[in-house]
Amino acid sequence: MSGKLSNRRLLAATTPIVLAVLALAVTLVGVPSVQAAASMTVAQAISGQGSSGTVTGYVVGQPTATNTVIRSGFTGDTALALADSSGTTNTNSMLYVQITAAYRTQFGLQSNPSLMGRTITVTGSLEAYFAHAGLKSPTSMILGGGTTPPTTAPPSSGGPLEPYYAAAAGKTGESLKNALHTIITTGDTAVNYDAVWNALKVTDQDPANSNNVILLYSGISRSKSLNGGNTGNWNREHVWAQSHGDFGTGTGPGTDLHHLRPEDVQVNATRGNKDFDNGGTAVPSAPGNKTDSDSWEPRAAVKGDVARMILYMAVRYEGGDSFPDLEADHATSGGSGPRHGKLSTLLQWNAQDPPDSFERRRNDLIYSNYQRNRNPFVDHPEWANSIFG
Ligand SMILES: [Ca+2]
Ligand SMILES: [Ca+2]
Ligand SMILES: [Ca+2]
Repeated sequence: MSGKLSNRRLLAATTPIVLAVLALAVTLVGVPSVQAAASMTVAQAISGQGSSGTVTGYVVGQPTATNTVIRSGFTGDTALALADSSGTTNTNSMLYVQITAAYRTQFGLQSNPSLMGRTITVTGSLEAYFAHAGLKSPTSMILGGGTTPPTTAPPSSGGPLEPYYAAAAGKTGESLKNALHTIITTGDTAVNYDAVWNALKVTDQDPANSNNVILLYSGISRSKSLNGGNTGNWNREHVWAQSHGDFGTGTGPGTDLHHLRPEDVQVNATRGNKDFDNGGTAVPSAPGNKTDSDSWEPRAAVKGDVARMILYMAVRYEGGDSFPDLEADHATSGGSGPRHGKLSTLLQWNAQDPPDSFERRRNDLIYSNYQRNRNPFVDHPEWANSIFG
């Protein structure tokens, strides 16, 4: 008797908890399925002319005639061209999108040239425009792609139920690394080296001045328009030095936005291809940074950023594609091997400088607007020690 009673009491006590857990599970499962509205590729929209639908693609220019799309010096806000790759120049692979008055302020290229290379999702009538495969009379235009909302992303903190990281739940060490590799290489896309310029103007925008980007090591806020190769310009710093694996600037690790940052041309050259470690003498043009013959120590505010970028590269590139298997190691000996040091220092830096809103926003934007993949260590810095500690 008493046993039954206590069982019943136990049941009464746990039922609300069970219901709450079920409700949470339904909520978590339900949200992504609602967001997963069918979005077609540009190729599908070209072959599906005569119907209507929702298309996601990269902004590749402004159409001005049937076979002419301009990529700079935009002359109007009334049309843009979409493609399935940000590097597309062949107009046969593009969809010409009519931008009606309601959308011109946000999506016209003359007003918003930085849209080049970004993804947008458009709903409308799939019909010829400029005597070319097109989409007219849009009823919705949003920044970002397909099944993901434009500027939101999976929660940056949270438990193992996070949908994006579901396959990594409960894992540690090598099996966590393998799960994360699969997660961040499934459905990801890459930008080409030219598109990196415009992407960095978005991902590294100065929160206090939308005309500027923040330079990684020097911390300087500099005009977005000063990108280039001359003194006083900023350029595309490969935090994982290109020579460590010799992957160059073909679309792949050399264009992966998760480790590319704007930096002053001369500071970038001074860092060169050095490994990362503590120590050295101060770098006058980049306050807070130090360097010696074989290593570079970034300023305190970006030490963790640097660590998480290197560790991302080690997990993202495992040699299963045409690129080398990149790995972090404990050396600062440089060389062309696909290795980058110094792991023990990087793990310290990851702990000292946790992700802040700038780094999280950057990760969100790369995920939603460019590569459809995330840096897991920005979302879960604790995973660095689980895998590499
Ligand atoms: Ca050193
Ligand atoms: Ca930081
Ligand atoms: Ca690797």
